[in-house]
Amino acid sequence: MSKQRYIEAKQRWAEKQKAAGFQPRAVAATDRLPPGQKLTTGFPVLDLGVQPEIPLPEWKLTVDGLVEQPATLDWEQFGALPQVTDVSDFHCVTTWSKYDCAWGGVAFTTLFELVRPLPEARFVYFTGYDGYSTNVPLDRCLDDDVLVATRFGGAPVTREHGGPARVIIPKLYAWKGAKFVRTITFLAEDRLGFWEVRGYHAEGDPWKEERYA
Ligand SMILES: Nc1nc2c(c(=O)[nH]1)N[C@H]1C(S)=C(S)[C@@H](COP(=O)(O)O)O[C@H]1N2
Ligand SMILES: [Mo]
Repeated sequence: MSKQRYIEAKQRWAEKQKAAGFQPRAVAATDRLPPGQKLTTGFPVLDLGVQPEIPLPEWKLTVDGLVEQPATLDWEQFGALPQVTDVSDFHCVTTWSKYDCAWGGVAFTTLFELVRPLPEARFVYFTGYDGYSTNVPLDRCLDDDVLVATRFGGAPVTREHGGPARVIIPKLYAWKGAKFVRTITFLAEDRLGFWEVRGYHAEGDPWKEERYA
């Protein structure tokens, strides 16, 4: 399926669900699996039909927008930041979930402290080297399980899963985590990302089934 047809199909799917009167399900707070999700043991790959190859010497991450001190980090500088690991569950809006993903990398809060966002900053806009983008409320990025991950299961994040570095926000649907991450921009007003302009939710909390806008 070509990239454009895949995007159109996923957009039509959102429109169909909404037209059919999609309603978030109620769920017990003790459940580990969010409502409407199915557990998978594999690790499906979701992308836009492009898996950009970024040689490490050319890789850069820019953190900018409403911040006191914008930063562009190369691979060495990024690797010199404090590194953490976190095991979390992964929930894709297309209804598969994967438990116990062991990620390693730099905590979002470390980047936050590095650039010092201004008080007006309330949203974060991420872009990827493949042209992807996604938006997240800033407060959802400040949990200690939110990482810019370079490692998965003790090995480098593979290119198909978004290496050299990809964002992980375990408490939101996985489309909120940009693979091949290139820029992180702090904003005062929300700016819709790639799927969000195509009918997906601005916040994307799987426990509230925030699939479609
Ligand atoms: N840059 C980029 N990031 C992306 C995507 C993408 O197409 N491009 N797809 C998103 C979606 S819909 C999901 S479910 C996860 C999939 O991550 P995986 O391929 O490692 O399973 O990445 C998210 N981040
Ligand atoms: Mo997804």
